[in-house]
Order: sequence, then C-alpha cells, then structure tokens
Amino acid sequence: MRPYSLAMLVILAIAGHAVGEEDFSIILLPDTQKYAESYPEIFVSQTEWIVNNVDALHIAFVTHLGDIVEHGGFGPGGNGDNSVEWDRANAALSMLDGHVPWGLVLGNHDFDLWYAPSAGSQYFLERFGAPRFTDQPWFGGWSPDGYNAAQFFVGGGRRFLNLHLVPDVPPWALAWAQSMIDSNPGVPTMISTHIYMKENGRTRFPYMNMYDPNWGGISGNAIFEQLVKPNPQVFLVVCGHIAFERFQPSLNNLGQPVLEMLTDYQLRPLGGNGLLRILRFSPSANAIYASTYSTWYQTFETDDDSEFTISLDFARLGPVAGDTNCDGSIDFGDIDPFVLALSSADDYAVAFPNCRRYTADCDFNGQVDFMDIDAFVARLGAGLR
Ligand SMILES: [Ca+2]
Ligand SMILES: [Ca+2]
Ligand SMILES: [Ca+2]
Repeated sequence: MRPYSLAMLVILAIAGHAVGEEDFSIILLPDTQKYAESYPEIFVSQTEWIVNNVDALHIAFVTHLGDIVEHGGFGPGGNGDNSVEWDRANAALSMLDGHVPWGLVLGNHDFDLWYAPSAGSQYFLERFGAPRFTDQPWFGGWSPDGYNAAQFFVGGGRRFLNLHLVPDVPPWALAWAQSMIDSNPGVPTMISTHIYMKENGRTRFPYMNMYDPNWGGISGNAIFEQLVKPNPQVFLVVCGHIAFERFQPSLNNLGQPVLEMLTDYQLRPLGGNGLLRILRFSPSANAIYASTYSTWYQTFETDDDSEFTISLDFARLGPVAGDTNCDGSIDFGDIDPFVLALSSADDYAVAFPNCRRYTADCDFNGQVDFMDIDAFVARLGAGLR
C-alpha cells in the first residue's frame, strides 16, 4: 500500500477535469447452427474479426445466443454422432480464448435430442461446460446442472453481470438466475437466452417452445414477468431463435427501461452471411449504438432494424466505480466514503444506505480491498463521470 495523504488526493482531484467514461462494445453472436453444419469458415471469420477488433472497438464481452450447432447430438443424417459440428463450433469459439470474456448458451438445436432438453447435451458439457471457464477471472459461476453460466465484464467504469440461461428457463434455472442477482445486488445485469422475443410488434413468446414435460420451462412473457421486471438491475435481454431483427424497450417494476433485442440471421444465404450485432455503449452520449456487420463480406447492414441508436440514461445502471458516495461524480466527496468502504462494509452500509460498496471496487475484480487504492486515485485524478 502506498502512503496517499489526503492532501495528495485533494491535489489530484483539483487537477482532474470531468471527462466521460470510455465507450465500449459487446458483440452478439446469434444462431451459428448453419455455419457449424455447412460453413465453418464463416463461423471462423466472425470470431477472427472479433479478436482483431477487441482493441479498436473496446470489445468488453461476447455472447453467443444459442443454436450453436444444427443437429444437436444426433448428427447429420441421424447417424448418432455430431462431433463434427460441435468441433467446428469449438474451433471457431476457441479463437476468443485469452482475448475477451465470452460465453454461450444452449438453443433448442443444441440438446442431444431436439426439443427434449431434459435429455441434456453431452456435446455441450464436454466442450463448453463450466470447467472450461472456471480459471477465467471473469467467470461468474454456473448452475448445478452445468447448463446456465454467469460472466462478468467491465466497460465504461462499470462492472457488468451477464447470465446465460437455457431455453424457456425452467424453475431451477430461474432460481439460479435469481440467486446470482441476489448475490450481486445492484450490479447492472444483462440476460442472454435463446428463446424470448417473437417476430411481431411488441411481443415475446406467450408459450413455451421446448415441448418436453420433464423440462417445465416458462414462456418469454413469463421470463419477463418473473425475472426481468422485478429485478431493476436487469437492463438488457438479448435472444435469437427466430430469424428476425427486433428491438423494444419495456418497463420494469420501477418504471425503468429494459432493452429487449432479437437478432438471428440463420435464414439468410450462407446460413447468415456472417452477420453479427455490435452494441457500442457510449456513457457520455447516454446511448447504445446498434450496428450489424458481416464479417464474411466485410459490409454493414444499414437498414432501420440493423442500425439504430438506443437512448439509455446510464445513471440507470447504477454508480460508476469511484463514485463511492453515489452522487453521480467522482470528486473530493468520494474520498472519505472510499476509505470507509475499504475499512468496514458494515459501517459503509450504515453511512451510505442508498449506495453500493462495489463502487469502491475500482480495479473491477469483485473485491474491495487495498488493491483498489491505486485505481481509485487514478479515477479521482481523471475526474471521471
Ligand atoms: Ca436488417
Ligand atoms: Ca461521488
Ligand atoms: Ca477490487
């Protein structure tokens, strides 16, 4: 621990001038099933492009929205072995390893038997189960069945939680998701699940898609009502499954916007033309810029449902790291609460009942300790907001 005097912190704060938090991007990879079946080189073009643009676009996270492969566990022609598609998917997605936090979720095509999710997916567990990710500092845990997983990512001064949830989110997955939210209170959260929105207007699926009596899933509408709407930290839900592009803002129980987005290009030529969705978060503009890019043709799709701007008051996502008194800026007033958060979680909770101790986690590792001092001083000096 370096000896920082209060005077030194004050000098830093005076020197600082308010600057906006940096833009960052997340990438949505929808339904890759046709690439895994027939066009593995297009799948590779997507992950290769992501790796090549991690720095330029400040890519903070990549989420695959499910239907990783076409033939689940039964394989092309029903020969009972689909290693080829799963190995292609694994080869493409493995390119992300070591470059960017990422995760994926099962779609209806990814279970060993289509639409029989209770049969499980050995292919998924073997290649993409939790043990693959547990050594990653950004990995956030998984459900007991191994099919739902959590990741953390950092962008624009905030640490985010992502939950990948199995299709139709059955009760045990719902309970696990709620437990993850409860153990990370206030952390801005996005949900990736394969089946959620429908193609028409402002709608989600009003019925279950996985016709499996042993699964007991719920509809998209029920996912919204039971998980999204009552948890104000959930601000974004992304899905695939049906080949449309849709976006709708909905309101949670506090009247705050929840952004809901469907992307899926599987019915385009070449199983999707290599299209993926880029979401550039711009805290200084209070906006998310959505764009759609073909990594195969190296062209943007620019029609209205592929390129658009979403207004989002970033204050709705909670305070940024360093704003330890949660007043919307990082300045002198945050020094004492930072020290308090460091020394006693209980005292901090009493003194700042409407704030979050994670605001002192300035190195974004999920812990509040002495290791955060350098990063706090740097953020104070920069006068971020
Ligand atoms: Ca379009
Ligand atoms: Ca503050
Ligand atoms: Ca920390």
